[in-house]
Amino acid sequence: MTQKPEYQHLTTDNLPRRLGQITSITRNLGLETSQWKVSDVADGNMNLVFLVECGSSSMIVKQALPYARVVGDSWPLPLDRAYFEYEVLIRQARRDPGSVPEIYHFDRDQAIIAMEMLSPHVILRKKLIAGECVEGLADRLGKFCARTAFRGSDLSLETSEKKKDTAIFQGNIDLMAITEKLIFTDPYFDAEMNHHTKGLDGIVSALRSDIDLKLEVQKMLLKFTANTETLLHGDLHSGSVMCTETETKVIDPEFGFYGPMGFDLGMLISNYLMAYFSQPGHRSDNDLVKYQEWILKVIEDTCIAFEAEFRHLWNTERAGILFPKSMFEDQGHSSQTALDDILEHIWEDAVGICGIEMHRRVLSLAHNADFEEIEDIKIRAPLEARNLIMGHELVLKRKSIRIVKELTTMAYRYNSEKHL
Ligand code: SR1
Ligand code: MG
Repeated sequence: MTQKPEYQHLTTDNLPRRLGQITSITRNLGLETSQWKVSDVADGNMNLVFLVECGSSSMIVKQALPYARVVGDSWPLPLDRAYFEYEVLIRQARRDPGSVPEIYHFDRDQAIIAMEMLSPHVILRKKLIAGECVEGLADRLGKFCARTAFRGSDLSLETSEKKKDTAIFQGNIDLMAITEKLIFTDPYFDAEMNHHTKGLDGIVSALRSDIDLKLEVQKMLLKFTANTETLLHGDLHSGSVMCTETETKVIDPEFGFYGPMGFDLGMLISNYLMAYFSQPGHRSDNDLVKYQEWILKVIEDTCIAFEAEFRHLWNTERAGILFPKSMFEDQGHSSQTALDDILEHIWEDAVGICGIEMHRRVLSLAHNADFEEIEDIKIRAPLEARNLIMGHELVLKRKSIRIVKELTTMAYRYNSEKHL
C-alpha cells in the first residue's frame, strides 16, 4: 500500500517541484517549471496564497495552514477547511455559474486548491477604499446571494440531498466556532483578542452593558447554530469579492456552513456600510458625497436584485420539500403570501447580522482595512462610533426596519451625526 505524502506547506521555492507534475496544472502553466514565477500574495487572515505565472499564463494556489496565519501556531486550525472551501466553490459554480473562479486542482491531504487567477481583478475592499465604482456590482452580488440561498435550501433541494449535504458541512466545526466566537460573542465582553480604537471606551462599555442588545445578539447566534436553511458562503465581506470596473467574482468560502438565508446578504450590506462610514477618512469633500451616495445605491440595488431573483426562483424553480406547488398553485391557490413572509424573515435576519458584523469589525479580533487604514485615530474613532451605534439600532430594531430604504436613510442620518 502506498502511503500518502505528509502535509508540507508550500513555499515560493518548493511549489514548482511539488505541483510541476500535475496535468491539470501543467496544462495551464506548461511543463517548464524552471520558467514558473512564484509570488507570495497572501493577504487574508487564514491561508497561504501564491500567484504562479509562466509567460501569459497564471493561476492562484491556495493552501491552508494548520493554524490561522493572522495569529500564528498558537491558534491551531484544521487543514480540512480547504476541503470545505472546495466543496462550497463547486456548489456555488453550479448554483450561480460564472460567479466564482474556475478550479484546476484540489488536493485534500495537502489542503491545496489551484484555481483561476482573476486578472485584472482587485479585492473589492481596496476599490471601496480607493473610491472606485464597479458597474453591475449590486446586480451580480444580489443575484449571487439569492441564487445560492434559494438553490441550496429546502425550497429547491430534494430532502436526502439537503440532509446529506447539511451533514457534510456540520463538519466545518472550527470555522463555525470562529464565527460564533469572533462575531457573536467576543464583541460583547472584554475578550482576550479584542481591541478597539482609543476614544471609543465609553461607547464600547455602553454596548457591553446593554442586556437587551446581548439578548438579541444571542438570539441571532441561536439562528446561526440551529437553522440550516441553506448553504452559505459564510464570510461574504468586501475582502471576499474581486472586481474589475465591470466584472465581479466571489472568492474564499472556507467558512461555508448551513445557516440562515439572510446571513450572506447581511454581512455584505454591513461591509458596504463600513465602507460608507469610513469614507471621510479616505477622501476630500469634493468626491466624498458622490461616492458615499454610490455606496448607498449599491446597498439598495443589491437588495432589489436579491428580492427580484428570489421571487423569480420561487415562481420558476420551487421543487423542494418546502411550500410544494401541490399545496398551492396546483390547487389554484397563490403562494405569494408565503413568499412575502419568507422574504420578510430573510430580511430581518440580514439586518440583525448586519448590525452584529458592524460591531465585530471594530471590537473583536479581525478589524477591516476600511477603518484601520485611517491612521489618525482622532478621525477614525468618530467614524467607528457612528458605525457601532447604528449597528446597535439595527440589531434591536431589525423586526421594524421593513425595507432597505429605511436602512440607507438611517445610515445617511448617522453619517451626519456626532457621537464622539
Ligand atoms: C482568525 S480569522 C478572523 C476572521 O477572518 C476571516 O476572514 C473571517 O472573517 C474571520 O472571522
Ligand atoms: Mg477569507
